[in-house]
Amino acid sequence: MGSVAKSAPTSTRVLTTNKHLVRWVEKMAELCQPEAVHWVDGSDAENEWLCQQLVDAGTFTRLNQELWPGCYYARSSPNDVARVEDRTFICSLSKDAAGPTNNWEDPYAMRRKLKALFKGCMRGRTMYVLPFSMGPIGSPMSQIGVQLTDSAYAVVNMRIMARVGAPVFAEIDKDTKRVVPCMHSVGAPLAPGQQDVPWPQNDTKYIVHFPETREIWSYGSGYGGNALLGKKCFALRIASNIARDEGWMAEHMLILGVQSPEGEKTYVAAAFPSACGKTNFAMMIPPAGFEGWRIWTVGDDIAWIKPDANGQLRAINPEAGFFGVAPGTSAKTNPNAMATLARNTIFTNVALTPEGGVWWEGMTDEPPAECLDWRGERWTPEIGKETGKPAAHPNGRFTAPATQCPSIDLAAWNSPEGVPISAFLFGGRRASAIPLVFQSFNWSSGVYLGATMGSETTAAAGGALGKVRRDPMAMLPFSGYHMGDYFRHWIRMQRELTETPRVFHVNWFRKDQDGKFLWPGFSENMRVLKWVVDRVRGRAQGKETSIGWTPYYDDIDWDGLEMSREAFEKLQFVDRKAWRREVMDHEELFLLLHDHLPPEMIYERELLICRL
Ligand code: TSX
Ligand code: MN
Repeated sequence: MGSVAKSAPTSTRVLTTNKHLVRWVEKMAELCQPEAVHWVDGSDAENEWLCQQLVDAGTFTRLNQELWPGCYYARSSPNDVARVEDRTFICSLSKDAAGPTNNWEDPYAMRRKLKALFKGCMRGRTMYVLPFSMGPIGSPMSQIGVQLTDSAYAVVNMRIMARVGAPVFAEIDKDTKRVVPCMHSVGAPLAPGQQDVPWPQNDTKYIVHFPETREIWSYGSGYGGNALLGKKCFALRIASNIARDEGWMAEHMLILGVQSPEGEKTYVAAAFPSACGKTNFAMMIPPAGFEGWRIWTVGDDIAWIKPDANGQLRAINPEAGFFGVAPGTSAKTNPNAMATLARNTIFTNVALTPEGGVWWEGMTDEPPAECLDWRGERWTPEIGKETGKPAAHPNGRFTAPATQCPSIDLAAWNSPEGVPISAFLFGGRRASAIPLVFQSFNWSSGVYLGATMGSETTAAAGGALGKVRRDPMAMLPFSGYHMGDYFRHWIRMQRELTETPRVFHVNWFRKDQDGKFLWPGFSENMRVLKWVVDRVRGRAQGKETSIGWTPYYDDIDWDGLEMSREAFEKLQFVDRKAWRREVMDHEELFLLLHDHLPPEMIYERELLICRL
C-alpha cells in the first residue's frame, strides 16, 4: 500500500455540531472498537481516496478507463451475493405488529444479541460516519440517516445511491429532523497484523429493524440491500412505518412521466415483483409511431408518496442512483440503462474481460471469447456450456448515478415537492389468465388488485413451476409491519385525497398455448401507457368486464405495430373459468393475514366472485 493513500483527507475530523450524533458515534465506536473513525464529507477527493483504498485492498479492480471511465469492478464472497430474507427481522415490541410474513424476535433479546455481535466487530478497521439524505436535501418529504459502517465499499456505493456528506451534516446541524441511526458491520474484525480478504463478511448475518425506535442494525454482509442501508432497510422497511404513522406511503415503485407531443406530462407509479423488468419500464423509449412522445424517468425502485395541501398525491424518488440487475440489460432491452452505466459506475459480480471491461449474460449477442467470471475463474462460452455456469452472477449489479440517465427527469428528481401521481400500475409475470391491461373500478378494487398481485415462479427463482407467488404491491419482503395493516393504510389513504389516482393491472407476459409471448413488450408497452394516460385524462373508452375496465381494440394506438383484432382479443380475453380459480387462490394469502385484513378486501373478493 502506498504511503500517500494511507492519509485520509478527513479521517478524524468531526463534521457535525450535533451533540446527540457525536455522543452516539462515540458510544458505537466504544462498542465496535474500530482502529479509526472517518467522518465522510462526500467530496470527490475523498471518494477517489476511498476507491484507491479498495483497489489496494483487492476489493476493487479499476476498469479500463478509456472504455469505462470512472468505473470499478468488485467480486463479492460467494456467501454474500444477495439480500438474506430469512435473516431479516422486524423487531417491533409485539410479534403481532410485524405480522406473519416477517421474521420477528423480541427487541430486547435481539438488542442483547446484536450488542454481543457488534462488540469489537470493527477491530483493525475504519468506522465511517456516513450521513445521507433520502430525497433532495432539505425537502419536507426527505428523511435523514447516518450509517456507521466498516465497509468502504458500502460508503462509495451509498455515495451514488443517496445524497451524502457535508451538506447532509449541515442539515443535521439544523436539528429539525429526526435522524435514523443505521449500524452496519461486515462482521470481520482484523487481529493485529492479520491479512484482510478482498470481500470481508461473516456467515452469520442479521438485518434487523426496530420500527418503534426507527433503528437499523445490519451485520455480516457487504452486499446490496443488506449493506446500503438507505435503500430497502430505511426507504422501505423503516419508512413504511413512518409513513403509516404520518399518513403517507413508502412504496416499492418506479416513477415515470409520460409526455405527449403537445407537452402534456402525466406521472405514474408502478409496482412489479422482481424479474418483471421494472428498470427497463422506468427507462423505456417510445416505439416507432410515437414520434414526439417522451418517457421521463423519476425513479426505478422506490417512491415516497404524500398528499399535498390540495389532496393530490405527490411522489419523490428518495434515491440518487440505480442499483440494477446487470444480466439481461443491453442496448436492445434498455439503451438508457446502458448509457447510464457507461461511466462512474460500480459493477459487482459480473464478468471481467481481458481488456478491462465488463460483461454479463444478455449484454451482447456474442459472449466474449474469454473472461473471468464473477468468482474470478477463467470462463469461455465453451466452459459456460459445459458447466452450465453463467459468467455473471444472476444477481450481478451496477451502481450508477441517476443523473447520467438520458431519460432522467432532472427537475422532478430534484424537486422537493415531488411529482403529481395520476395512476398506479400493478403487474406480474403471468403466463395465463391475466390480460395485458385492465383498470380497477375504483380505489378499493384497485387496492385489491395490488394486494393479490403476484408472479409465476420461474425455474431460476426455485419452487414449483407455474405456481403463482403472491407479492402484494411488491412489498412482501419490504413492509416493516403487518401486511394486513399495510392494506388498511392503503384503503385509508383515500380519505386524504380529493381525487384518487386511477389503478391499473398490467401483464406483459401472457403466453399462447404454444408458450409464445402474446405481447412484444419493451418499447411497445408505450401503447398501454398511452391508454392509461387517456383513461386518466378522461379521453379513452373502456369496456366493462367482470374484473375491470379493458381497452377496446380501437382505443389503443397501433401506429407502427402489426396487431390484429383477433390477437388483441386473445391478449385481453377475460377467461372466467381461469379467473374463478384465480380468485380462489387469493384466499390463501388472505387467510394468512385474516386477523388484520381490512373488511374492504373481503368485500372486494366477494364482489369479484359474484361478477364472475
Ligand atoms: O423488461 C421487460 N419488459 C418491460 C420493458 C419495458 N422484459 C424483460 C423481463 C425480464 C427482466 C420483458 N420480457 C418484457 C417487457 O415488457 N416482455 C418480455 C417478454 C418477451 C421477451 C422477448 C420477446 C418478446 C416478449 N422477444 C420477441 O418477441 C422477439
Ligand atoms: Mn427493488
